[in-house]
Amino acid sequence: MPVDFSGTWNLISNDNFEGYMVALGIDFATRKIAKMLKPQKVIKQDGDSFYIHTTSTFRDYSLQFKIGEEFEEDNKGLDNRKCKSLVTWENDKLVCVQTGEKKNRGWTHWLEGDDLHLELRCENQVCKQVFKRA
Ligand code: VL7
Repeated sequence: MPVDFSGTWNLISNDNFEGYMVALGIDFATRKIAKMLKPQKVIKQDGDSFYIHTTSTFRDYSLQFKIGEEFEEDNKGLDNRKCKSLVTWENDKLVCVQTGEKKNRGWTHWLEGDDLHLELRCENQVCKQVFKRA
C-alpha cells in the first residue's frame, strides 16, 4: 500500500520555526505573530498528485504539484521569493527541493504512527513540525 497523506492535520509542535523564519528574512513583527499560530494542514492526495493547504488565522498558503514535475512556486504571503520546486518520493517520504535565491531550501513530509511530520529547511536552519489528525 502506498502512503496516503490525505487528511486534516493540526499543528502540535513547532521546533525552531523562529530560526527558519530568520533564515527566510521574515521581519520581526511578522515573526512575532507567526510563531503564535497553530496552523492546520489539509492534504488531498490522489496517487502522485497533491494539494496542500496550510491555513491559519493570519495567513493561508496553498500548493498543488505532481511528483517529479518541477513547478514555479511564488511563496506568496510567506517570504514572497519565487523558486523552482520539485517534489519526489524518497521511500515513503515526500521530499521537496526549492531552488532559488536561498541555499538549501526545501521540506520533507512523512508519517510516523498517527502523526504527520514536516521538516522545513532554509540555509543552515531546520524547523521541525508535528501534526495530529483533526
Ligand atoms: C508553510 C511559513 C514563514 C512567513 C506567516 C506564517 C503563516 C501559515 O510550505 C510549507 O508547507 C509545505 C509543506 O506542507 C507546503 O506548502 C510551509 C509555512 C511556512 C514560513 C514565512 C511567516 C508568515 C503560516 C501559512
